[in-house]
Amino acid sequence: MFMRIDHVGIACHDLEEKIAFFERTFELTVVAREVNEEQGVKEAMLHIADGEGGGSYIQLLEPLGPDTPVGRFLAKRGEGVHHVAFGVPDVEEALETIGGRGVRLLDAQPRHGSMGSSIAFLHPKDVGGMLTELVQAPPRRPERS
Ligand code: MC0
Repeated sequence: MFMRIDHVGIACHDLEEKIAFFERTFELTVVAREVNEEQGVKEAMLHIADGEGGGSYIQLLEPLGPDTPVGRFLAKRGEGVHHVAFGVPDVEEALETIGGRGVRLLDAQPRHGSMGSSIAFLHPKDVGGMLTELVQAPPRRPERS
């Protein structure tokens, strides 16, 4: 069902400082930045590779405030890996299948994610302690000839 790892989300206190670290250390490039009010984050996507089903990225996440998922995570655990996101061809279908296998869905319906994607989260307690995100990439734009 999973095509690939779409991204690994990393919680940080200072987005700009962490972007500079990843650029300097791993020679990664920022390909998108966004403020997602619904999720309570300011985030940046750093490109790693392209695959058949889409790209893979490091996602850096700074909370918009303490009372947000990433704000609470930082207060409790400090900086580090916040979630792993699997790329799926159809997020609604994946939710139905995985929910039917007894995993609690944090989102019954897909929400807006980075770079035009549709996303939904699974409860970390049901996935071995790993907050898991499902990501459906937006349809590809037609190539210009
Ligand atoms: C909390 N827990 C985690 C965790 N966050 N475990 C692994 N990884 C995480 N990131 C654990 C806690 O330690 C706790 O376990 C239990 O889950 C309940 O957490 P809580 O302390 O009550 O904290 P809450 O209230 O923040 O709830 C956690 C929950 C929430 C995962 C349900 O953060 C959530 O709904 N997250 C989904 C949305 C999200 O994370 N959005 C930000 C990224 P104990 O044992 O102490 O009870 S948005 C994003 O990434 C978008 C922009 C995108 O990719 O495009």
